[in-house]
Amino acid sequence: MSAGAAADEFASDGSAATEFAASLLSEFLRLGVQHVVLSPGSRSQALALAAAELEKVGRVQLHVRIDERVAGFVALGLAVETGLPTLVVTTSGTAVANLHPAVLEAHHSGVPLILLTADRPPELRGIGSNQTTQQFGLFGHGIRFVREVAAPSRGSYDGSAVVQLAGEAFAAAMGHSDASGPVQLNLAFREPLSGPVVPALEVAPVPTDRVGAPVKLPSTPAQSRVSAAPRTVVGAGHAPGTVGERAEEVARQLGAPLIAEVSSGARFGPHLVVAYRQLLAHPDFGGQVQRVILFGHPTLSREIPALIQRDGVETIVVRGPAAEDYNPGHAVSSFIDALEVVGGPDPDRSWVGRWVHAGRQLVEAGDDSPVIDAPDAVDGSITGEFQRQTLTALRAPVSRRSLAMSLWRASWPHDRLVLAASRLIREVDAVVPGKKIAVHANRGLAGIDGTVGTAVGIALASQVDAREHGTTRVLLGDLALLHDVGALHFGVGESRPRLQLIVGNDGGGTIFDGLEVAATAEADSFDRVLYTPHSADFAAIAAAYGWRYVLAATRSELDQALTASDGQLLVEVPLPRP
Ligand SMILES: Cc1ncc(C[n+]2csc(CCOP(=O)(O)OP(=O)(O)O)c2C)c(N)n1
Ligand SMILES: [Mg+2]
Repeated sequence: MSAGAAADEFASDGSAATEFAASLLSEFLRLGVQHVVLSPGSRSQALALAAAELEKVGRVQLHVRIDERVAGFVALGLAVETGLPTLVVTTSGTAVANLHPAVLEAHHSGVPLILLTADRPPELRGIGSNQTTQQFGLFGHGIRFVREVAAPSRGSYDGSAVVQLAGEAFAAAMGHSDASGPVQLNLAFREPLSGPVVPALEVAPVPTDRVGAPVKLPSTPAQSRVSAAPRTVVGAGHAPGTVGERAEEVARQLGAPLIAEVSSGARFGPHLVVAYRQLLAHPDFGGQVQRVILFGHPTLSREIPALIQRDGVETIVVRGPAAEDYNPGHAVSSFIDALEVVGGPDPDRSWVGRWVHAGRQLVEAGDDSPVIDAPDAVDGSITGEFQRQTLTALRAPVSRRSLAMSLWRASWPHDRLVLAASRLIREVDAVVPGKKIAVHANRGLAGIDGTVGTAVGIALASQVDAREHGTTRVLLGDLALLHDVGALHFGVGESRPRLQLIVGNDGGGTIFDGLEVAATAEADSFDRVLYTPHSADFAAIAAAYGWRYVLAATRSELDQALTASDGQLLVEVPLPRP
């Protein structure tokens, strides 16, 4: 359907604003957009009402959030999961500024978002009008593309201009000519801000060949040829889409150990090295490396950047969609857009074998779960001992390590796992073995904001199909949950995905206890300004937002809670501070 046709259907007696809003949204849907997130406001009413009509006729999934900061992160999660731009609609003023945290995360991790920010027309700007500020340029360099769009007026409708505008914004968000990321259309609207939308609105359905066939990048990047060389490791930092799978494949093709962070999408396969931090720091392993081939954006260790900066190490970075190329100490030797492995793997198979074996041994040595030996006889004494060990294990309090392992064991390919920034993601990264499951973390800027909102978006997009039975589980600290508590809110009629928030409650930000300053600062000052203690009642918070609540203090209580497969569940796990 052309934008002109859409306009005819929408606006037989509507205002110019409604005509324009309807055709712009329709054009984005035609290009492949599947989800719109909006927050209420007067100036954006034409866009909001058009979105509501499009939802009614089954053209789009609409999600409404009161808080634009939450809306931005929900949109980010939807885009992470679908790989397609999410539309975000806001009114003017601080509403737009509230998108900034999600925009920056999207910018730094290359996630496509299209912001439709309503504004007053030029004659009402700069004169102290209510709810009016400088919205053009608000996001500075954190945005790929921004357009100031004139207010629609009667008789000025230009269908081809709408098609062009939407096409440019969509292409910029998808990264057709540059990296993918957030874009903004700042849309002026003059009174009347909307007209009546035709009640019996009929929008042409999307041709079936377009359903589920998102617009792909038009060009494949140039491939650089790389062959096996001694003492090579493949590194995989945080990355979207299928980058991680490619990293895993390249490690096998080169016969190289695979150092894969937990949200890299590469945490699987025969070459995966667990406990990689200890090995990278060891002279017999990290000390021997001569070449690093790196995918994605590593953020969870000091050892990877240290390795890249060591003398005698050559590093090849395979570029991703992030705004900045990863280049610690400016020590990267070369940047390539894609890689083709030529020739066979490293003939010295002992190189990869040693890494994989040593990593497994390290993880087993550090396992704090009580050993349960299966009984090898029906002799009463052995059975009794087995039962005693089993009970001891199940009644043991949850440790950070057992929390990480329980969560990992409970997750399967149809599930999604979202990890907040801070201590627990590092714990998961340190101990979990290979398993091909979808893990997301906002590592573009590693903020503790927006974790719940992002997870809600991922859950909504991954559970669109009723046949999908997966659950989205979120592992987060207590401060990360308190930071984004507003994202627990679902308005009446909003889709409520299967979601479990597992909050490791250690009374504040214990990640700071690991800093050197923790040993030198005055304890009370340190606690006041870094640890930031609280006594929030998570059971009451859950009740306030209509979530089910479980306190899981032991491993059996936790394992049981993780098997719940319906609704919204908040699992509080008490953790010790040290
Ligand atoms: C938006 C934002 N503000 C501040 C920080 C700095 N910061 C990093 S971790 C952290 C504390 C997190 O505490 P919690 O979520 O309880 O996790 P814990 O380390 O205790 O497991 C803070 C404030 C950040 N990353 N992002
Ligand atoms: Mg904490």
